[in-house]
Amino acid sequence: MATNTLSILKPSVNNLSARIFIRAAGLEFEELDVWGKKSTPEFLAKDPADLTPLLEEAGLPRGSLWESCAIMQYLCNKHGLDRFYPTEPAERAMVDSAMFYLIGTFYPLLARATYPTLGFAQYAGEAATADVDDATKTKAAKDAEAALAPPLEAFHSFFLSGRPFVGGDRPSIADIRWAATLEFLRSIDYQFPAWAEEYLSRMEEALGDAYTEPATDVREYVAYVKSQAAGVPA
Ligand SMILES: N[C@@H](CCC(=O)N[C@@H](CS)C(=O)NCC(=O)O)C(=O)O
Repeated sequence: MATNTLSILKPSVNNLSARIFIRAAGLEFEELDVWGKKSTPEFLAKDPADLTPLLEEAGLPRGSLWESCAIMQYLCNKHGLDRFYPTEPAERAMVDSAMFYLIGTFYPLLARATYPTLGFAQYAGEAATADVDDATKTKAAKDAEAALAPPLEAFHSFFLSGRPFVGGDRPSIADIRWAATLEFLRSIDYQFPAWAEEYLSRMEEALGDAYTEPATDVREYVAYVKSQAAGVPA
């Protein structure tokens, strides 16, 4: 087994975050594509949440860790990767805040807006899983899409204010988490503000193949979903 083993699902942006990071950081790793292979007793013993990405690494108390941001934080701490996760407390606080804001506020809205199109399951209690008609479900997804603009602008005006990345001159793990997430908005042809398109280009340019190679898996899935919706043979 490699030093770092990531169990992943290729069409996922939660997974994409960890996949970009581990390449950009130059760490030794292997990836296990667990599509159709999760939810087994063996997998659940390592990952009772049954969620990916999952890191297996010998130094961890239980040998395994889920949650994309926690995985990136742990590997930065372990390998002294200050360029992705600054140790200066105020700079680190900005990176942490941007990641918590994404996970706690932006991602749930993005999931409600895009998962119906992407064909992904949603949580119990959502309109998408409730016993309501399709028009109500469509309206809920549209409402969530409309609600994305304020947090997106908050990210822009606060975390990127006057700097190319949350991390300053270089992408931090918060930048990786935000950029990877925004990839899913292509599925609903979301009208990005100009700054967001520029930010995504800047991220890909800064990280090169470390970004493009795993992002291609997500992009191919999004293109497939869109071709199905358009009735075009895949
Ligand atoms: N907040 C978590 C979200 C993890 C998550 O929801 N992972 C999804 C893939 S996008 C998953 O593994 N779902 C279980 C499944 O699809 O069976 C993270 O950032 O890692």
